[in-house]
Amino acid sequence: MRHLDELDTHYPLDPADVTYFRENGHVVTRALATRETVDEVRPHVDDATQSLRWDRRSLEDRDTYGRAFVQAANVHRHSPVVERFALARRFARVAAELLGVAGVRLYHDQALYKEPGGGFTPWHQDQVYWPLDTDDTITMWMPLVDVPHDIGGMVFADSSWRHRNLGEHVIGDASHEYFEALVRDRGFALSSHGPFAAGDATFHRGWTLHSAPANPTSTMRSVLTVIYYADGARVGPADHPARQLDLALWLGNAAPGSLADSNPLLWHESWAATDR
Ligand SMILES: O=C(O)CCC(=O)C(=O)O
Repeated sequence: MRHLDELDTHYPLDPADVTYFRENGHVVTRALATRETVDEVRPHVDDATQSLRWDRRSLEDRDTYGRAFVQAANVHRHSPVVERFALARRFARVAAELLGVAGVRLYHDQALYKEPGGGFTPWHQDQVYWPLDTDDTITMWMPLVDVPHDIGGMVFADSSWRHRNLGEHVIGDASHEYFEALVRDRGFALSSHGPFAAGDATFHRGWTLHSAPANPTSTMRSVLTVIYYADGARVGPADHPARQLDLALWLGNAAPGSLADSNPLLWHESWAATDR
């Protein structure tokens, strides 16, 4: 596992990318992990995904959301190798520096494997699900395989995060229809950063409106995502069924208003001196 040592090293962000992220609410970081590291880790994430996936129906038997990807959460708990990778300081520091916050905590990680013939990912905003009293939330989306143009990455509505909650829509056919019309009517510019090499990553804010195309190829689009929130954030109201579920799943049913400090701190600026 010699390549994994790079996960303790610092990835210097280009200041232009930070500026771009702060305006648009998304950005790409190339070669955030090297191909060698990803090649070592991918079989372990594959195992974790197959063992922890929560929907085991065949592709044809699933709804639009289910056809978008095989989904497995907190794969870092599956093995020390996946834990080392998913909770890497290198990735968390990029998340903190993009947001401009002192530290970030793990909300949860998630493998999103879009199968050969898998469907599109409907338009949605992630933060609708999260009972967190902060807008400083961010997701890293890292392909573990090369993702060619035919599959592509997510499509982001530029600067949409500034509007915060654009409608209480959880991901599905209704969110897709609603947000597709909204994107058209409000004239949001759209950006995508593909194709990708394994180990490239995009980062997007919790309120950034996004979707992703289907997978028309015969290869699996294996992606690991890690969701972070600013250290010091408080638990928000669980005033939607999706947020009630998330409160139980990822925040231990903590009381709204209390510090959301039960999840691990993955990077803090006071650690910078010990980053290699
Ligand atoms: O991987 C996808 O198709 C969508 C991922 C996504 O929506 C997310 O990471 O927030």
